[in-house]
Amino acid sequence: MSLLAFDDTIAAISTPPGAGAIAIVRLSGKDAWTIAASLFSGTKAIWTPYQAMHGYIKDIQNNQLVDEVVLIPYKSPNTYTGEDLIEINCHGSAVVTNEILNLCLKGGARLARNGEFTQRAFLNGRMDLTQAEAVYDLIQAKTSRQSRLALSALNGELGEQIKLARQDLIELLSRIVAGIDFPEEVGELPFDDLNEILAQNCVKLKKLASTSRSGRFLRDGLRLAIVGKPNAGKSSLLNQLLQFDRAIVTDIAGTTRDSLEELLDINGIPVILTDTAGIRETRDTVEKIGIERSAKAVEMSDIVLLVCDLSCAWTEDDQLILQMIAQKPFLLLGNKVDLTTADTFAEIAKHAPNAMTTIAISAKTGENLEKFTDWIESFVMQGEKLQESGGSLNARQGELCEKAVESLVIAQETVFNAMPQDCLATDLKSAIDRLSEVCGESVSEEVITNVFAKFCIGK
Ligand SMILES: Nc1nc2c(ncn2[C@@H]2O[C@H](COP(=O)(O)OP(=O)(O)O)[C@@H](O)[C@H]2O)c(=O)[nH]1
Ligand SMILES: [Mg+2]
Repeated sequence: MSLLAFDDTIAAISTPPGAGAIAIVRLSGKDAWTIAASLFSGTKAIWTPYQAMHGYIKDIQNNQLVDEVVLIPYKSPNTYTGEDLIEINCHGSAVVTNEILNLCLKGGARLARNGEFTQRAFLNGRMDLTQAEAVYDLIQAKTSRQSRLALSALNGELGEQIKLARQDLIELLSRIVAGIDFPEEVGELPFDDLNEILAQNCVKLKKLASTSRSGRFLRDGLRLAIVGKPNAGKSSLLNQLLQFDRAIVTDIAGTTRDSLEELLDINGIPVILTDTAGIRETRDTVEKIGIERSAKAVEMSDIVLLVCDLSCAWTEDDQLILQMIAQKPFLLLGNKVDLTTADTFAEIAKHAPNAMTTIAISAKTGENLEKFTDWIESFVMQGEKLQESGGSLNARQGELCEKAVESLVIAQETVFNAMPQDCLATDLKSAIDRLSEVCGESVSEEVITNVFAKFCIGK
């Protein structure tokens, strides 16, 4: 995948639609400079790469001035795409940007497809596939945590880890193949050496694969469903976390009748929080439907927040809810701690020994909510693992990494059972192939198309 020459030049508006102070129209490809020169009139006769120039975009055919702009010419290969590239900084009006784009198209450029600038950057070897995917993550980031992780992946830290493991395995494979081809001269690697290299890489790749769990939460949001019996303080908890009165709170049991979903930023982690109708035995038709929706919210969630009321005892309703969420990981939040003592909670918590953690909170005063948000943060971030790994793998990368681990586990068995070296070579080859797909050293066109289809036009 390196230095493919594209014979066409692409153009697109790279800034979002709508009015803005400035907007950018970009051109990339071998005719980018010529096309730009045919539209632009500035004071400089000769363009210096990377030097911004003030001037005007003109529609020569109609002898019309289109906009006053700043144009920056970039020279291949040191550009975003690796090709000759032009950025026209114009005024941020949809009319102006469209006119400039149309002039570029009339001048011989083709409208870029989604993500085509980044796709060219990848195909021209300016970045690997994990970096290209990080560009997408960075654009999509909604919290600071997401953007920082995407940036470390964009810097190539994440890809570097994969590449190191791949390189290790390639060296091992070459050594094994040499041993097969020249048994007399090279011979087989000692059992201990083989085992050590395989085990080391297995551990490393497993750790990397496990970051895709965090990756999913950071990209798509962690889904939390707040459940509990009526009046436990679920809606108060939602409001307290949102810092505004989103849900109606009263002391009348059954106030919340429908599930309510809100997006929240918890220490830089996107969280989708659902407040639900209190769960209890009821004959009320509307309340019943609400409770069905609560069950649905539980099903959809990654973690359930089971809120119990510390101002009263553990009841049959609490027990019923515990059964309902049996299949889900959950936190036990003892609410209304302002009305009681910690001992009460210890007694109540005995009923839910499977809780991932138990925290006594007050949804009213906000007491101990920081303990809860800190727990969420460390759960998603898996300690500092993500920082060490230089980002988190996305689902595609995580799956490949897991498959590579599977192949390495088989390779370890092959070694352990003293099977022929040919088998070991096959196992290693399959692990290497999976890793090559992660960074894109060897990857099908279909995968590339899928990766870039998600991008917006102009990136
Ligand atoms: N003292 C105290 N009262 C609370 C707390 N959380 C909720 N409440 C009260 O409990 C009642 C029910 O709260 P609500 O949030 O509507 O409960 P939900 O039915 O579980 O949604 C309201 O009167 C709240 O003011 C708390 O932490 N401390
Ligand atoms: Mg409620």
